Amino acid sequence: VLLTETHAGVRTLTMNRPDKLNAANDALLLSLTEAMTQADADVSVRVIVLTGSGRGFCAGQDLGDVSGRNMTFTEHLNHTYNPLIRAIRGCGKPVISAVNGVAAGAGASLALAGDVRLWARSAALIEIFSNIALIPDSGSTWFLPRLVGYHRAFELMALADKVRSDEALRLGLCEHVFPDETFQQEVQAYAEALAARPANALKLTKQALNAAMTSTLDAALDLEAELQQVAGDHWEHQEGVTAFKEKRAPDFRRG
Ligand code: LHQ
Repeated sequence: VLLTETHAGVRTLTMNRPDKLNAANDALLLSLTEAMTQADADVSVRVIVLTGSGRGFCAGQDLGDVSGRNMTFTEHLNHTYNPLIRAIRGCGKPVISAVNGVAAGAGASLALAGDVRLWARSAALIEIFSNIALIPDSGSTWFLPRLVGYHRAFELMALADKVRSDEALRLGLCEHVFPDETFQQEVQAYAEALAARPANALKLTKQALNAAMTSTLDAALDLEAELQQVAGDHWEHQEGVTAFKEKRAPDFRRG
């Protein structure tokens, strides 16, 4: 259900149920969470890419896999989706959502959960939950209004409109759109460029931004002052300053 590959410090996790547009079953969700935690702990990994095989990114919950289950909706979310979203947001390394195709339902939440969102031209996002009279979950109610505001989020959720890549770029649901034909190479090149950046500083940046999403300016200033000390005490900072003075590119991959 999940393919794992590592190249040049970039760990790519590929959801692999292409016949169902990578609709998520428990096995996929639990192994994704496990893989995310492992990648976070693995010193050889600097960037994590989450993508899908075939023409879909992730079509959300596998609707063939829910009937007859002996868990409530609440239990199911707390057992599978929520730990995954927490693992992505809590991961100390940048996570790239590489949205190669349609992202629907909880798949849309996964497309929004990454630190960087790269889309293929033919990708699309659908907050499709209301088609089956459910509410957006797996973090969609938190991510989407922060990106597009309450009202557009409500409309996208209520009407389950399909957001195509040009509009996604305009709305701020993704950072870059690449041609389908070269998508994988573009994602790998982007990820490798990110992998060359200072890992400790990026980890602290992610921590500070995550906290700031729900904090006051006063609290953000306090946390910045605290974490800047951690960054400043790290060898990466010395390397950056030395490289600047020596008029050379810093090497943040050593150490
Ligand atoms: C699928 C699915 C799918 C199974 C495509 N399941 N097979 C959390 C907790 C607990 C319960 C419930 O939910 C949640 C969170 C959620 O994620 S709720 C939202 C669940 N997802 C959906 O409702 C999306 C259902 N899929 C669709 O509406 C369409 O497939 C989309 C719009 C995503 C793509 O449409 P098309 O490009 O036209 O592809 P398709 O519909 O032909 O799908 C291709 C195949 O994939 C097809 O199988 P088949 O054997 O006919 O070729 C679909 O049945 C299968 N598939 N999504 N979620």
